[in-house]
Amino acid sequence: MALTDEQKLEAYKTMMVIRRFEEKCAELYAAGDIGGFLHLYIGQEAIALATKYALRDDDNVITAYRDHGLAIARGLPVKNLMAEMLGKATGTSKGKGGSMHLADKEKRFWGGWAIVGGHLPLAAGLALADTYRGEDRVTLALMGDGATNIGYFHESLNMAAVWKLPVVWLVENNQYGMGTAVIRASAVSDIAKKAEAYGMPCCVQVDGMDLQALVDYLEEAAIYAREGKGSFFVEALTYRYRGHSMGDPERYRPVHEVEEKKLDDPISHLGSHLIEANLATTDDLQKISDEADQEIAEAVEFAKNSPFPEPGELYTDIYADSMGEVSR
Ligand SMILES: Cc1ncc(C[n+]2csc(CCOP(=O)(O)OP(=O)(O)O)c2C)c(N)n1
Ligand SMILES: [Mg+2]
Repeated sequence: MALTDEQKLEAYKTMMVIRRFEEKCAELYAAGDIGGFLHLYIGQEAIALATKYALRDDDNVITAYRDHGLAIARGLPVKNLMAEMLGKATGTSKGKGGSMHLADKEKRFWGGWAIVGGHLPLAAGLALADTYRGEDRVTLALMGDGATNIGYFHESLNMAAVWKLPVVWLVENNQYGMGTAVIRASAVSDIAKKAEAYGMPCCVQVDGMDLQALVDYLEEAAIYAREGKGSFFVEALTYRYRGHSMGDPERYRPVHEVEEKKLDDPISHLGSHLIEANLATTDDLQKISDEADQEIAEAVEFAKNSPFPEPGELYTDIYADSMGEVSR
């Protein structure tokens, strides 16, 4: 599907909101307002946006801990996301999840998981549940390159292939798992080849900085899964411009590598395209950036003015019954 002019502008705006959200989170973390771990998505924004255009709103999405950008792209309200970062009761997980556990049941955004690969069997389970119920939903499971070396990955892909589950497995290959380069950690550095072991069709090394290319491949994958043919595997080549998490001294990669990769910035790419196609002027893009700053400033104010959860909240939202209702 070729994105319409309106969608391109909308995507640019949302990518800018994600970027500004992440930059502000880095500031708030340094100031001690955000605790725990904080993994920024800067550089990977095009992937989050591609999920918006290639999937239906009622499809399932599940991911790892680098989840802020995806949550914004899936339409979770920015002010509640910021409140979650600050551990406030108005947060998307009532302030009890934090950066790595953003979730929204209504939007079928199932998180935000801290254990590498731990969410992949859950993705298979979500798809199995839909198959049982006769729903034509697709489950999109995003993961990092490092997760493809974990046992859960292989078990989940195997089950998904055996049961022809409607899952799109999407690897965000940002070249590193913490401080270890893919070529040092993975027996095959063409990660998509791992799908061959499970007889799964795949899109090999899609340009993860190119929104339109991502939409095209993800859409193909989603159609395949929705038609009941089974799972599809996509590897998107991307890069994170910041460290693995806050406080990473980044000794494992040279500064010039990061600077070179920044020339491939997905937001700049889309901005240049908008200007070349006469869809926006540089002034328009500046205005979009200012509006994003404003939206984030309002979200921070909302978050800071919100209360922390009551101590009794420690005992709620712990168990779920068989219908998925959460109770004490
Ligand atoms: C099972 C498990 N082992 C180790 C860790 C520690 N850990 C956290 S993130 C990470 C690297 C994962 O890299 P990747 O899957 O490429 O995701 P990225 O951070 O690049 O998005 C590791 C080893 C963990 N959280 N869970
Ligand atoms: Mg990685």
